[in-house]
Amino acid sequence: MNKHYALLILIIIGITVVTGISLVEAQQQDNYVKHFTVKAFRFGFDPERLVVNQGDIVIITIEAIDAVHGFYIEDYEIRQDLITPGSPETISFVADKRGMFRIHCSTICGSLHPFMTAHLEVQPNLRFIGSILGITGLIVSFIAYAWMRRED
Ligand SMILES: [Cu+2]
Repeated sequence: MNKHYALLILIIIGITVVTGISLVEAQQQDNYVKHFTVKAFRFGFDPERLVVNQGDIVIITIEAIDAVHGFYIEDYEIRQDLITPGSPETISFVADKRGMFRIHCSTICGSLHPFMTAHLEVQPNLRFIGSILGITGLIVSFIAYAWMRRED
């Protein structure tokens, strides 16, 4: 058996396993369920950027601080109108679409209402990519090993 091939295979396995595990670990600190509390005020949201991973269950509690506001996530078509101060509203959904989505107030609340915006950022699912990498590495290594055995 060619020692160089054996070494190459070991390196492929090593890199793939380490990459797969670290990607999964990087994300396991996060839960599948992401809960945010967002304050709506004239004229903005706090926080104004919500970051989740694709596949997460997203729960958002919206509190209107100073007036009646609304909450609308474009493309996801998630909408909660008429949120009054003192009565927070909670919405939930699965973040199944990846990308940046504009959020805006859906209840006219004053002169700068059109500028009352925020963003939902849905990042790729690293857990999924990590497992695919790991499985691909194992298959490639197995094929390479079988091929080396045949050459002996
Ligand atoms: Cu508003």
